[in-house]
Amino acid sequence: MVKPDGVGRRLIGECIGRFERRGLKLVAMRMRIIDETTAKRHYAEHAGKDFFDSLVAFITSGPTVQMVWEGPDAVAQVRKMNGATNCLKADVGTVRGDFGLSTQNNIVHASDSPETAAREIALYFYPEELLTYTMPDEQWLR
Ligand SMILES: Nc1nc2c(ncn2[C@@H]2O[C@H](COP(=O)(O)OP(=O)(O)OP(=O)(O)O)[C@@H](O)[C@H]2O)c(=O)[nH]1
Ligand SMILES: [Mg+2]
Repeated sequence: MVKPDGVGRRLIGECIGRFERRGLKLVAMRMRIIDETTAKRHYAEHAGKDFFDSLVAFITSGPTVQMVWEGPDAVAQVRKMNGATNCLKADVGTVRGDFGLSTQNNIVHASDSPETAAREIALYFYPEELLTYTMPDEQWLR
């Protein structure tokens, strides 16, 4: 997901371009302003932490872009490309390491396991919105 700061800083295309060029396959995409209930469900694992209210306020503060990317080890690939949570600790060459300075306002979100991905996909997409199709270059990306 591109978070409100990523959208506000005009980095949607930059993020999508990086995942696309890496060889991942985009199978679903939509844009929405996340409501408070959905935000609290999304970040339920952080409920009770001192930054929870601030995080919910941030993620609901403007448009976001939800995407589902497929590919070998897609979860690990995307998290590596996003970089460490704190942008100051994120390697240069990652989205957060190249474009961010903050821990909270870190441009992108990515699921941290296939199980989390399934839960988060269900929060934002109807099953029929996930497309099944073949890319012509898939033989080179296995
Ligand atoms: N203000 C504040 N926000 C934080 C802090 N730690 C994490 N966050 C925010 O909460 C989000 C979720 O935290 P984590 O799940 O631990 O980090 P992550 O998995 O790298 O990031 P996500 O892909 O967004 O889940 C982060 O991406 C930040 O936006 C913190 O210490 N302070
Ligand atoms: Mg996380």
